[in-house]
Amino acid sequence: MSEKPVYKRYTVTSALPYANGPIHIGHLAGVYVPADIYVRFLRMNGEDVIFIGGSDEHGVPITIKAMQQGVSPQDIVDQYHGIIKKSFEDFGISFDIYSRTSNKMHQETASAFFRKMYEAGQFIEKVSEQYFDEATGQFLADRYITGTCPHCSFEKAYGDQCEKCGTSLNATDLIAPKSVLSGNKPVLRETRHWFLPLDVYEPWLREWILEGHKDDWKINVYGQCKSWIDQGLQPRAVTRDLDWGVKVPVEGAEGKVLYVWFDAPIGYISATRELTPDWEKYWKDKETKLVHFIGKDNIVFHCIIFPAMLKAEGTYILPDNVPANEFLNLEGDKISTSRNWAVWLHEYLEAFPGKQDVLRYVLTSAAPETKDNDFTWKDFQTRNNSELVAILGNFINRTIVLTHKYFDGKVPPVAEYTAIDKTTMEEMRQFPVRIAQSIQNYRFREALAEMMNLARLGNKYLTDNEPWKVFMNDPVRVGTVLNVSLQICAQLSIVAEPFLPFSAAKIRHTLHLDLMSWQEASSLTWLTAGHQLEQPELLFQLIGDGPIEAQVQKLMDTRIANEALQDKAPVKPGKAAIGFEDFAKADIRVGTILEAEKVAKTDKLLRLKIDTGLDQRTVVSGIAKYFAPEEIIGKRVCVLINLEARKLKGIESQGMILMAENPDGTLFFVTPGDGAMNGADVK
Ligand code: B3M
Ligand code: ZN
Repeated sequence: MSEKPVYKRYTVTSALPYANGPIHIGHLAGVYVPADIYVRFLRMNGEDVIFIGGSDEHGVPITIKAMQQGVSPQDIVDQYHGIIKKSFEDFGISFDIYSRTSNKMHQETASAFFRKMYEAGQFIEKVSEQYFDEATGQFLADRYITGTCPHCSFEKAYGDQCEKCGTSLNATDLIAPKSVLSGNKPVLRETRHWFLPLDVYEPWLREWILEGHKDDWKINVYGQCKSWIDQGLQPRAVTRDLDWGVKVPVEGAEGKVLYVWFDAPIGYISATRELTPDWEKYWKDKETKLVHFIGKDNIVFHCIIFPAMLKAEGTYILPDNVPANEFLNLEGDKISTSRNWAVWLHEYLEAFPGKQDVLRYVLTSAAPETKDNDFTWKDFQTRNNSELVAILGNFINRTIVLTHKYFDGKVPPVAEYTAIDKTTMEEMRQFPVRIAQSIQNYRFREALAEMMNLARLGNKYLTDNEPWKVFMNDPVRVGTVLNVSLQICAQLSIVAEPFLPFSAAKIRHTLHLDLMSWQEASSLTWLTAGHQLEQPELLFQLIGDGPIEAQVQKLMDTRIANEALQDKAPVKPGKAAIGFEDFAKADIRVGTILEAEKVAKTDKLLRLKIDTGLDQRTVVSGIAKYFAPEEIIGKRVCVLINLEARKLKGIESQGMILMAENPDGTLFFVTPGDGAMNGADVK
């Protein structure tokens, strides 16, 4: 495997985000901006490339969200697929297709993939014990179960993965497991599932990754794979007892779907089929280079499980590389959707309209390529003001303005190149080559820094040659200086394109140039003498302290709200489902409290006389700590009247008042609306 294949075309995929929430800067920095830079670069090189994206619409995070909001999983994914797709468009992520895994093409593709493996006897079928929630009568797959991670002791690890240490888990590995549905301790029950025997692929994976990709995969990726393989691979269930997902296409599998991590990566293939009838060459031809852009928590799925599936299926190519990034933190803290500790893309655009490139720039400069990295608003401001504005924007602007001032906006001719011109042009020639090398090696930060160095070179060249001083005595020399400077601008409009597509297009517009190929970036005479330029467009603007402080304040407010929330007791988990008949047995009526007094020898109980519309009866209620008798006389309440009478402190209580209880124990009456008569039926 040491010999590197020569590739004819590229299939570039980016992780399919779960359609259960919007996209934040962590997604963009870790996956989508680097993938987009890579793809734009390849396209400029005239390569045959497809860039695949889409929403991951199965899996428990989605059904949990649907349950929390009381809507269907399809409602959830429809809503977020739209939001996510729009964010990607807004930020210039140039997918050839952005698809979704709830569509028909995907159901068919994933189903056929499973069947082919099934028929070839590639799965182990076994009855095993899985956690089951007795209160809700449901098997608990993946995120329906939480518990303590056996590796790092994180207390909120999920049944399929610990988000703290990144380890992929089986639910039965968890210490102190708990059902997300009822909060109860689950029990083990037998169920039949299909397993991918990863242990069988271990020798092959060892050779393919640990020997074959020792030198070209990133250290973080290689390291994770190595530790996985060295720990020994186990068979993994690829089906689940759930009703949302791709149905398991074999007999006797009712009520079972494919595990989301089985179907989601096949989504890359489904999307390609949707994109072009000629899809097979992008997935089955050895001369295609397959590259997966992902975050570090997805490494095992893309480097071990999906390749084992592809290998088992037998007709597909394998990834050439999986340039996974580490995580981006925000102002020193881990980005978290549940704590709302994030910068959401749609909110960013509201605060900074038109500044997509600024964020792309900052996120690439701070990309977590080799280790976790931190995004801060201060850094965002500094990079905008002292790099984009002061270096790139300033250079382009000065050059165009001077050309308009001295030469009516026409490219002046070269009289004679001096030594400084020649060394500058020699340096220029090397930039596209260096930037290309960095991009090809997935070192996008380095590539971006080189792009900015080209603008620095331009600024230095202008400053050293001082055309504004020379013009009086030697306008011909100024012509040469501006010609060279304009060629740098043109070169920038090419090499900035993968990183800053919106700004590069503006520069080209000002220069009246079409987008050129990357190869052309090394030739230095795109702009011929006499070529007419447009007036300069504003590329970047200074960002003052106000908007930055507003963003920081917003995060501080979130932090305070989170702390307040933490101090509060959690809301009680839900109870088991009941049938309507059960509910209908309760006879609840509207009533009015006529009398109230403390029960002797207790500080908890009040004796109430209540008009229920049917009668006046006595109810003993444990609300004395929260309500003084005199303040509740005349209060309208809801009363459960067919509760068996029972004696409390010697008094017979003939019903129960409905109360709402906060997690901290504080009590509130459930009060009927105005107009509800005593005796009205509550149902
Ligand atoms: N939906 C997981 C994630 O967002 C996932 C990626 C699927 S890629 C095939 O972390
Ligand atoms: Zn862990």
